[in-house]
Parts: sequence; structure tokens; C-alpha cells
Amino acid sequence: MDYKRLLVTSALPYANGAIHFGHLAGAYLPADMYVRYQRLRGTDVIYICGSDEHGVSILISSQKEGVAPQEIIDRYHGQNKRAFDRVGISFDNYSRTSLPVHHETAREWFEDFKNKGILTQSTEKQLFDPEAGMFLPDRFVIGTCPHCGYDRAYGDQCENCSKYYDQTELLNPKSLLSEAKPVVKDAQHWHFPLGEFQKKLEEYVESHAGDWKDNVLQQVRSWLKTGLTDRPISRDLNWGVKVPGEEDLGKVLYVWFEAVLGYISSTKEWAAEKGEPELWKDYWCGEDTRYLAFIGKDNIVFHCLMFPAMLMGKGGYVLPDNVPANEFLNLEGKKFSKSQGWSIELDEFLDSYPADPLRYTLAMNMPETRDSDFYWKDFQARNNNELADILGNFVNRAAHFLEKHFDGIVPEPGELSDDDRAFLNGFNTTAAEVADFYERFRFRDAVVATMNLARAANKYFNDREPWKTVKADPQVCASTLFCSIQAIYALSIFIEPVLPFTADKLRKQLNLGNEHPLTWDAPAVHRIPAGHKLGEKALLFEKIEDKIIEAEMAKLQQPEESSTAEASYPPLKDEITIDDVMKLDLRIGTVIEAENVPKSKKLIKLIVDIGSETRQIVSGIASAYEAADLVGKQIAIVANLKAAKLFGIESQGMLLAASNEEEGPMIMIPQGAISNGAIVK
Ligand code: B3M
Ligand code: ZN
Repeated sequence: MDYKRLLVTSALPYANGAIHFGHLAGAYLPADMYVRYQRLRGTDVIYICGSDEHGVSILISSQKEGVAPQEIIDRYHGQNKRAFDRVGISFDNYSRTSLPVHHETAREWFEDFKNKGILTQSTEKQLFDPEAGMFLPDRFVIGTCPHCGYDRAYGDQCENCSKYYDQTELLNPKSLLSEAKPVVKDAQHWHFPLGEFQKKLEEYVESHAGDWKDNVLQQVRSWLKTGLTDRPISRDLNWGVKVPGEEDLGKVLYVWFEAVLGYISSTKEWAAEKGEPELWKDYWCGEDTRYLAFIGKDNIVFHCLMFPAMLMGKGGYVLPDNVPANEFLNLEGKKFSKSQGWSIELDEFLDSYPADPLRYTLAMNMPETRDSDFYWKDFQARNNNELADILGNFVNRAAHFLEKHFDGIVPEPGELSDDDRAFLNGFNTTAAEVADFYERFRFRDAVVATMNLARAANKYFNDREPWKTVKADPQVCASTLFCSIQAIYALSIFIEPVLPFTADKLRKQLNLGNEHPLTWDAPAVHRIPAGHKLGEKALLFEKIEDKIIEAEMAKLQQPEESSTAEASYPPLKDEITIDDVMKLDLRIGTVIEAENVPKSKKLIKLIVDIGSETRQIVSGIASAYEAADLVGKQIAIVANLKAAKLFGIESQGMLLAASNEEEGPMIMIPQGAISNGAIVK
């Protein structure tokens, strides 16, 4: 698409918690890399974001902590804004939806829809808490999912099966406000007729079939296939943007209806602060604007259907040209969960480590097409073996050599050899390749291609052996150093989107002024001239020792005290094939002896007859079973598991049991008698 200016937004994080690595890898780092790349290209681009400060999630936090919602949003808005800044997310504006400019904008949009007759009003059944005396927002009611039977399902969507439903469909509903059983009552609400936009949205989505990511297209198409229906856009709450004309009725706009408009109000704030209050219109209403909305996968429907329909209904606004949604990032194989202590807070992390190695690690593991993980060990390896040993090493060697043999001054090169020229030409290739990856939102590939230049530079330096030519052929040595310095210059530009702090250090180290352009295409044409004196050497990356990483991992294993309250299960593991299942040899056996392991509160030692032989198995089930009660019971075991020692006692297999933090373990027992050795499959 040809365009004159670029508008980039990232999802507005709720101001009720600290942003963590998952958020960063999902919606902020990719957008920031993209925007930084575009700035280097000279594109007219603005990057807009802010805190989402309304909605029930804020109220829940305020209720949990027993403080006013305002206190919650003030705390987390400040904290998140600072954390984003520290990790180098380069917003042009980071606003907040509690500002008057946002309330005015949202109310104006609502009134415009109302005046145009787009909105409908209807009465619907809603759960009412007779004790608290109020209608219950979806997140304030819990019950059994009508689809899968999960018994801690919220009023709008089941966390277990992901299905959406109406809160009145919940079985055995319970108010989270008072524990009371809610009653069904009539409530009046405004609706946005999403269904009427079905056709236009289908055309819109299909016009992007060639350029939207598969995960996004698939989700949106399946929504369209199911058929879009009207969406209620008002809520009975006392926190949010008041519905115009109903200020006294305790009605506010549904948070999603107004939060997406936060992008626009944030842009208005940006323009006003620039002293050009009308400038926001160029970005939102100019036909030659390209709009990109970066989000995580849970926000797809709002950005690909709801918001576009609202923009269509308002008229004269640009629609998202792309919505490059990422999947989720997990932590060491498990979902991030602050309440379970399975999380790393960005702010805290940045107190101990610089931002760039984190940005690099997250970019290399970006959940672009499927969920991915942050592993501490991987972070260490990326920092030590890639950033320090490849990029840092090359820069150090070249700068050190230059200092030692050329007083830190770029030498006049001799006649360049084919190798030298090929090396310099390689910068063009890198520039083109990396650019292409960014344009296609392939961030990991972009970073790999960038680092390949650092790899090539190391190899070049090795192959040219300047430590030999410095005596044998000074002209050749001068050429090698001349080219190496050009490579540092090129790297300082190409790494900027992913390693902005390091890029800054490199520019300082190279002692670059404005005469050496900071643009994407510069390394292909511009050279740091002979005679230029370099600045002071910088330490680019510090290696991280094993014991530091081990300590970090140990911290993760100790959940906060409050953790058990909200037992939740890790996400399902990756799909496997029947062949994988067949590798397990599961057998039925009878317990013929059982005794507690001395000095252990948890372990019981069992002797199990599995037909062909007996096995000794040590199992952590003593909290739930008396050893004596187990004798004679049939159980299932993994029979081909390599033997291991537990508490110094050999265990030749593993017993199958179900458990979570509060319940169990519960041994898996066959429903009827079956002979020992029978295969479980
Ligand atoms: N605050 C939801 C979320 O953080 C929501 C995004 C709003 S984007 C307009 O996942
Ligand atoms: Zn369910």
C-alpha cells in the first residue's frame, strides 16, 4: 500500500497490574521495533498508546485491595509508563483513558451513533445481586459453564473452553460481590448493531486476505462465519465513561467500546501537546494514512471487527490496514500468573539487567505464529553467546585494534580487495533483507538477519588477520580496519530497532555527529572517513553467570503465599501423535506391600505386582493415603520409565495420580478387576 504517513498503535494495557514479558513480546516490542525501523526509513510515523483505566478488571483490583479505583489506576499507569520507558518502548504518546479528552471523545462518538440512529436500545435479562442491590457485571458473577461444566466460569466467557455465552446461561451462578445467588431482572441497554456491518466487514477482511497473518484471518473468519450479532455497549457500573443523557442512572459505556477510542483521544492529546491540535486528524482521517494496530491474540475480534465497524459507522476514518496479532508468551513452559508467583515483573527485572538483552531474547522467541516461552537459561545464552560473543566481541576487537595500532583514528585504506568490497557490499544486502522482514512483520527473522552481519564481521576480521598484516602489509591492515569501522557504523543502525540502547552506545563510541546520517540506507552509501577519531570504548554486554540465573529460577519456584486461592491449570501441552503415546508403556499392577518412607512426610514405598515381575515404586501420595489402605489395590503405572532415586530409594516406575494444589493426589484405579500386566491405552 502506498501511503504518506503511518499510524501505529499498541493495545492499551489495563492499569490494574504491572506489564510483564508476555505483554511486551505480544504487542509492544514488535510495534516498537517496527516503528523504530520506519523512523530510520524516514517515514512520517507516530506510535500511540496509553493506559486502559476503566472496566470491571480495575474494579475487581480495587475491591481486592480495598482501595479506590483511582488509586489503582494512578499507581499502575505511572508504573507501566515508566517500565515501558526503561525498556525502550518509544511511544510518541502514552495517554490514559481517565483524561477528559478521552471521556469527551467517547461520549461524542456515542452521541453521533445515537443521533444517526445506529444504536438500538433494548431491555434484556441480567443477573441482579439482591444483597448488593446492583446488576452484576460479567466478571462479578461466577458459575458453571453451560458448555463444558467448568465450575469457575465467569459471566461472559469460560476460561476453560473459551466459549462465550450470556451471563444468564451460567448454571448455579454466584455473585462475587456478596456470595448471594443472583436473580434475573430486566435491564435497559444500548446496543451497537455489529450484525448490520457483517457484509462490509467481510469485504474489509477479505480485502486483506493476502497480507494479514494466518492466526488473525482464521479467528476473524470463524467469527464472521458464526454470524455477527448486536453488542450491548452500556453497563451498570459507577466507574467509566458516563453514558450521555444517563449520567444519573449509573450507566457507563462498555469498556471495549470506549477503550478502542482511546487510540484516537491519545492522538488528540499528542497533537495538542505539540501545539497543533488539529494534527491528529491527518493520522486518523487522512486517506493516505496507513494504520497498523499491534495487539495480542485475545484482542483480535475487537480490533478486526468491532473497532472497524465503529470507524465505518462514524465515517471518514481510516481502518486498520493490518492487525499483526501475536500469540502468547509463556514463562518456562507455564502461563504467566502473578497470583501464583509465576511471573517476572519488568521493573524488577530492569533493576538487575539492561533492557537490550531482554529485547533481543524476546524478539528471538517472539510468539509470532504460535505460543512461545521465555526461559532464563535461554536469556543467559542469548546474552552471553550471541550478544557478547558475537556482536560485542567484534566491536571490541576492532575498536581495540584500532586504538592500539592506529591511535583510535580511522586509517586511509589501501586499495580494497575483492573480499573488502564484498564485505562492504554485504551491508546493502543486510539492509534489504532486514527491511523486507520488518515490512512483513517477521521480527525474529529480521533480528537473525541483523545478527548475521555481526557474524560476517567477526569472520571477516578473522579471515583478514590484521594482527599479521599490521607488520607484513600495513596497507592491507589499514583496509581491514577501515572496513571494520564501517561495519560497526552499519551495525549501529541495523540493530537500532531491537537494541536501541546498544545502538546509542555504538554511535557514541564511533563519535558520530550529524554529518553521519542515522538512516536505514546510509551504510550503503556513507562512509566514516579516514582521519575520523573514535570516542571512548563502551562495554556493550556483560556476561551473566550461572549462579545468577540459578537464583532467578529458584525465585520462580517459590510462589507467593496467596497463590493457592486461585488454582488454575497450565495451558495444554503441544499436540503429540499416536506414536508419541505408544512410547509410554502403561500397565496395571496390584500393590502387594506399602510402607511410609522414614523421615519423609510425602513418600510411600510400594511393591507392585505387574504380572511379569514386581516393581518397587516410590510415590508422593502420603498426604492423601494410609500406606496400609493401599495394599491389594490395583493401580496404573508407567512401566518403562528409567529408574530413579527418591530420598535415596530406587523407584522403578511411576504411579498415575491426578492432583492440583488443593486436591489430591488421587490414584487412578481401574473400574473393575483386570489381571496384572494389562496394558493401559
Ligand atoms: N485493555 C485488554 C487487554 O489488556 C484491553 C486492551 C484494550 S485495547 C483498546 O488485554
Ligand atoms: Zn466451558
